[in-house]
Amino acid sequence: MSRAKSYDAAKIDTLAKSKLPALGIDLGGTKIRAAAVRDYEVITEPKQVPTPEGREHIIEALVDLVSEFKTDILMGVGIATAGIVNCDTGEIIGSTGNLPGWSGTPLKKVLESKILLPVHVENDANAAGYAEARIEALRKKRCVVTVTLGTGIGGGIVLHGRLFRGSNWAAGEVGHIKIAQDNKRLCTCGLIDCWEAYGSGRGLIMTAQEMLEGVTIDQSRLVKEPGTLTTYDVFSAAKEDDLMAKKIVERWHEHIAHGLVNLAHVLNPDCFVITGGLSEFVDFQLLHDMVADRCLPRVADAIEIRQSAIQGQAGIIGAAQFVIDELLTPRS
Ligand code: BMX
Ligand code: ZN
Repeated sequence: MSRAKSYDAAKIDTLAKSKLPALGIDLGGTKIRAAAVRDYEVITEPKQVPTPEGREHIIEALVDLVSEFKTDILMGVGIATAGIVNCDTGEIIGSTGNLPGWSGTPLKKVLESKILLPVHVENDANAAGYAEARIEALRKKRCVVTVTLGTGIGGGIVLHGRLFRGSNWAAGEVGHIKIAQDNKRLCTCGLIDCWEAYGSGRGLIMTAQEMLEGVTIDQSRLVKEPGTLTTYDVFSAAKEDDLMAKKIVERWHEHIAHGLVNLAHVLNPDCFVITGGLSEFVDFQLLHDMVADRCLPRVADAIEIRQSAIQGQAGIIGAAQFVIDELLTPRS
C-alpha cells in the first residue's frame, strides 16, 4: 500500500482519465456522425444528423449532438472535419468549395466555450489515417497512407506511428495532386486536373458524362436527363453488366491508380488503406495490378492496398483518440 503513495497525484489522475472515453465526431459534407470511443473502439451506437448549411448552423448541430451524450464521463471531444486544420488552435485554415465558408472558423475556441470540454480538431482524412494505422496489423509499419474516396479525396500520412502534418498543416491534401494536363477538369479547390476532379464521386460522374457522349439509350441505361446521373447509377449498372458502365468504372480505377502511383514513388509506403464511401466499389485486385504495373519494380514490390477494416468509423475513432492521446501525452 505504501508503494501506491509514491505515485504523484497527476499520474494517478492521468491513469484514471485514460479509462474515460472521448466523443468522436465526423463532420462531412452530407452528414455529421458521432460516437464515444475508448481504446480505438467505438463503444456507443453512433448518432447521425444531416449537415446543415452555413457555419453557424453546423456549430449548433455539433453542440446539439454533443449534448445527446453523457458529457460528464467524457474526456473531451474530437472533431474530424474536411478542410485544412491548424491543430494547435483548432481553426479551419483552408477549405475547398466542398464546405463553402468553412475556412476561418475558430472551431475549437467556439466549441470549448459552449460545451465546456477539451476539443481537438483534425482534418477528416488525417483522423481516419491515424485510426487506420493503429490497427494491429499496421501498428508497427514505417509508412501507412490512408486515402479517403468520397465527396473529395483526402489523405492521411502516418510515419512510424505519427501523423505527418507538414510545415503548415496541409500535408496529406492528396486530392489536389495533378494527374492530368488536359486543362479540362476544374476542381472545387480552384485548381485544374486535380486527382479529386477524377477520382471522387464528382469526378466519376464527369468521366461518365464524357464517355457517354454520342452513346444512345439502347447502348447504355446510363443515358439519362443531363444532371441526373449518380454514382449509385454507375456502380449498379456496372454490376448488372452494362458495358458502358463497366468501362466507366474501369476508367475510374485507372484514375485512382494514377494518384496512388505518384504517392507510391514519393513515399514508398508499406501500405495504402482505402476508405470513404466509394471504397466499397473498388476492385482491389484490379487496382493493385494497375498500380504495380505503373511503378518502378522496386516500388511495385512494396505495393499493398487494403480496404479499411474500420470502414465508416475511422474518422470518429481517430478524432476521439487524438483527444485521449494528446491529453495523456501532449505534443511538444
Ligand atoms: C477535399 C478537402 C480535404 C478533405 C477531402 C476529403 C475541403 C473542404 N476538403 O480535398 O480537406 O480531406 O476533400 O473530404 O477542403 P470528404 O468531404 O470527401 O470527406
Ligand atoms: Zn483540387
